[in-house]
Amino acid sequence: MTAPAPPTQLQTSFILREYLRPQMLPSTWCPGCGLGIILSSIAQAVHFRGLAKDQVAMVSGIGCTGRMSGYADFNTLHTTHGRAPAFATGLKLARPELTVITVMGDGDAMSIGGNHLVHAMRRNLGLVAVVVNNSVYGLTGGQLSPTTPVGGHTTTARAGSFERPMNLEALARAAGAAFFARATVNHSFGLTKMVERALSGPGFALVEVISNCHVLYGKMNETPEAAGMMMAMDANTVRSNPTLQRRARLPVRLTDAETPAVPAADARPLAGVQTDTRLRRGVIFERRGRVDYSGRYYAQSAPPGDDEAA
Ligand SMILES: Cc1ncc(C[n+]2csc(CCOP(=O)(O)OP(=O)(O)O)c2C)c(N)n1
Ligand code: SF4
Ligand SMILES: [Mg+2]
Repeated sequence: MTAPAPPTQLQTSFILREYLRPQMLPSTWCPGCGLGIILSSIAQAVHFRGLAKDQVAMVSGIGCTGRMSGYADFNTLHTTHGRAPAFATGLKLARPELTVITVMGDGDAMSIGGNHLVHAMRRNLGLVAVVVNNSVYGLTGGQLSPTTPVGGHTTTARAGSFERPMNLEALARAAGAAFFARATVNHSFGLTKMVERALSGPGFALVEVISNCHVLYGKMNETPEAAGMMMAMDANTVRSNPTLQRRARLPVRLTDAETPAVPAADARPLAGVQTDTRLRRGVIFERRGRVDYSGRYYAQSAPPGDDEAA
């Protein structure tokens, strides 16, 4: 009997373990945590962009998310809490030929590191940032984060948060980032595509990923199992639509209507569910005009009022 033909297709396909450090596994992440999906999507995006592992540097801060740089087999830096964008900026200036990807948690990026993130976006250097928004401080035990939804219960907001969560999309627009996309761990193919898009252009590209921390956040908000929390997230996901895709190619004008206050009566505690904009999937905006020596871009002008029409 002749031997079956070698699986040539498989050899050219994506194999996750080639992007991992076996000596660092198993990971410390809880079973079912969305972080595994995110690591896999980043690796796939690098693979399908045709980048060699040595051409890529992953820079992380501190947190469950921050641990990703220990497991990924790129050039890696596990830095200090909130400072990943600053380390990444230095690395990019010293080694501009590298593709530099920062990974941060919501607390890492928007609490202690908010200042660094804003200025990295303002400089608009060619960095890719993946911000894992699980609505909570995971590593330190489930405290309130800047993205905890109104009504969400945490170990430091037992009765439910009453603060309006930060809107990373609005922050990215205001600071001057070139690209912003939002994805969820429920749609890993879409997430991979968004990271690929982020890797493909000049300027600062930010991908916010809505992820599940069922062990801490879910447990306090009626979804203690990974699958249950992901299903609840999915039920509240607004699928990307042609209008959104059209808008993505245009510069976007900010309006107050985009960041409405959330009336307490409408508050729902699951990650990202209280406003449509927080969970819309896909590219939210992309401003890939000419980039000058200082990293500033010149976007093409949009027809007046286009934003309101959409
Ligand atoms: C300077 C400093 N302050 C505080 C901490 C404690 N700390 C470690 S991780 C973390 C928050 C992690 O939350 P997030 O960034 O959302 O990441 P996650 O664990 O949810 O992925 C905090 C406050 C620290 N390590 N260093
Ligand atoms: S504590 Fe939450 S974010 Fe951290 S590994 Fe566990 S499920 Fe994931
Ligand atoms: Mg977090």
